[in-house]
Amino acid sequence: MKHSDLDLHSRGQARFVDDLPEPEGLLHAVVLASSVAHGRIKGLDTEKAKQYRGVRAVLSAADIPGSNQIGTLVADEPLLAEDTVDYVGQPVALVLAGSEAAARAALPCIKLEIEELPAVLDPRQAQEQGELIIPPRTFCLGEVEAVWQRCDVIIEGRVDSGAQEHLYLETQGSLAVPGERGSVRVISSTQSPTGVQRVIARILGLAMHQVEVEVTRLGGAFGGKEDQATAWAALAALGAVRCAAPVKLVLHRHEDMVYTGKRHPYSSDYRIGMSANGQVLAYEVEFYQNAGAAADLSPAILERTLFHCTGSYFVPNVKATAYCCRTNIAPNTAFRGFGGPQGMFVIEAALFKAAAALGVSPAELQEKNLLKEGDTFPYGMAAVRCSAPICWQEAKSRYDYEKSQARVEAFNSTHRLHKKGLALMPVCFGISFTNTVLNQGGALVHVYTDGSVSVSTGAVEMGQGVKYKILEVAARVFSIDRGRIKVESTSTMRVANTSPTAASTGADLNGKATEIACRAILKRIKEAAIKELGQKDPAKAEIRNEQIFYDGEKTNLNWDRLIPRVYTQRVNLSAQAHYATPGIYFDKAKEKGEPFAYHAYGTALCEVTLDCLRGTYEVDAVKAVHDLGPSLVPQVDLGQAEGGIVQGIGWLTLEEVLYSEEGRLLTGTLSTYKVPDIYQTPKELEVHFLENTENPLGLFHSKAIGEPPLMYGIGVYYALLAAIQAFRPQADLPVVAPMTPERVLMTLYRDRLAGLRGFNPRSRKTVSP
Ligand code: LUZ
Ligand code: MOS
Repeated sequence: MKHSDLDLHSRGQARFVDDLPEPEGLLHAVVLASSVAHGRIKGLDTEKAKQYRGVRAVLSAADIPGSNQIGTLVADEPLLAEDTVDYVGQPVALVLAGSEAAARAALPCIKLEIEELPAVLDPRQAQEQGELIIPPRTFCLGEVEAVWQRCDVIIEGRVDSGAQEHLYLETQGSLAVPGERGSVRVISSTQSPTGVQRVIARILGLAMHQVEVEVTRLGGAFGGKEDQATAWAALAALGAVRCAAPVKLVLHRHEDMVYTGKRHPYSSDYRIGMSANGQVLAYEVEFYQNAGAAADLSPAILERTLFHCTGSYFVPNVKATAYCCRTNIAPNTAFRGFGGPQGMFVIEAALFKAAAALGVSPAELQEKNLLKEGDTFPYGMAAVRCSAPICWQEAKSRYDYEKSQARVEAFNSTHRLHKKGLALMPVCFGISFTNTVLNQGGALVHVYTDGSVSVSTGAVEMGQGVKYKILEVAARVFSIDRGRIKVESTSTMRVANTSPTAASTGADLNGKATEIACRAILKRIKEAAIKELGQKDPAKAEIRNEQIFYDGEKTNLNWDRLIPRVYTQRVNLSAQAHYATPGIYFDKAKEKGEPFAYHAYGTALCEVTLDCLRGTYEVDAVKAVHDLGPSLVPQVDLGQAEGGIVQGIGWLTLEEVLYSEEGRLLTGTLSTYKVPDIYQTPKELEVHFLENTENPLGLFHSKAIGEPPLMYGIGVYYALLAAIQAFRPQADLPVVAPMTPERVLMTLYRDRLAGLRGFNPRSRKTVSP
């Protein structure tokens, strides 16, 4: 791709936090974290560590000049533990030394005395004990209670989905440099520069204008740096201000995996009521979200689960309740999909089971209940420009669903120890932050006198390619060569009060702001141009590929010649702009509203082959038809779609987060935690962007792409379940994810294994909350 940073990445010249040149007098910070999941702090003695050679300071909660509070939605999370520790990995103290080695070596010299308290790891147990972070929330549509007796078939079940480690390539990190009068400048690997700025100001007792946060790029984030980059930036800033020296804090991989939260595991109960002909009449569901030890973004994630509890289907009677359960593991956090995938996973389970009960294929039920134009979501919004049916039909025909089904059936009837499974997976994902306030973006654009253009926005580049979309917007509005445009780092001094780059909205919100700013400058340029041309009507001036036209006629002006003259006319060549998504709102008292600008739709066909002797499997194909509107930068969108699909597959198949009964993470390394690699990537991975679609609220009619494709991975899970079902047609299969090869094997031979005396699948007792 042209104009990209690929050359920098491939040469190793792209700078991440840990690559920045080290300022004079740099101190390295290392965190002392709790090794106990729940306990009372009885003593913290840092004296000996302070004496350690090379150590400059050891800081604890008492050294925080402002308020020791980093909670975003709920004020329930200290930066450094005070009276209690609530999870393994919770920061308790910070060691600052001239070298990282010295800081690490001093860690064992800190005496931390903890009186252990009982730890709760299971969300259902937490709920029973009243450990809820916010009161339960319920979304209702129609009258569930009144409908059950009209149902011909009612199915109930339980569904469990696991956590997921973000595994961004660049671990959490920050570099803080103290400035004059107690101010501080912070480079942070964060999706939320303003969030970091706000918390640092609070922690240090500063005004926000004394804190600058800058981000050049992140080595991946996936939601893991939406809220959880903050602590490390705040600790670095605290160290910098206390020691009056620059401080760098970059987590090692293992630290990062232990200290930071993950995708929320959910345990859910559902009840689905069907008519004999396959119509879903009623759906009731309870979600137990394992939030971990502090709120973090859990309440918002819980909300998005409720918004997506009916997936891509119309269900006339719904009651969905969600519990945000406090447990003693690291606070779980945003992860691509933000609770949506967990909600959609459950309704797919309900349909899978209902299909078995009705003796039809899941696809038949999915199709029968698929959303269509005008259908109402449980939160009261209607589906408009609903492309769910088109994507579904297009996927079926483009990828020969009927033929594939026949082929899979033929294969399964002729193979005893290999089975294939097929599933269609429709996705419907609401685009906008569910918290309406966050749906705003900003941009600051300068045109310099040589005609080059600088664009700053609130968007953070994390490898998702938002900067190429922003660049594309500026290039299209000005109609100039892309090489003239530079998309700058993200700084709270250039664009203020930014929302995190999240919820798939980075390009929409900040791209729209960029468009507005560029149009404002363009208008002034045109007004200046007609003066140069001795003409009257700026509406007749036009720039096409850097050439100025008037009334359709080519003039002697081009961008290069015009811009210096605009300057000479003393015209402002800079603009700041703001965009707020129009028309959206949500009433939390009623749990109704129009929270989303629009929905993204699509359908994937997924196929797997299972080795029923070994429990191993291959993903043969994931082929999706996705409604993206007209793509702004197709390579970027394709990359997001493919990456999202593989990440979704990883969540539900290979990636298993396990804790010991004492709440210690057992999967904190890459030898114990398996992320998908090239072998788990579908052998056929195809994404077709639906043509001839429009999206008035999108950026140049395009649609957001970051999160929706992840949920195609759910289809791979149900394809696996279908393959297992082909091997054990009579079994009532548990719906538990991830479906690791180990779990596949256990599921295939469950009855036989249950009969084996003393059979223990693991040598060590583990908990997957
Ligand atoms: N962050 C957030 C998100 O604060 N609100 C959201 O609705 C959201 N959705 C997806 C990802 N991050
Ligand atoms: Mo996110 S899950 O940071 O969009």
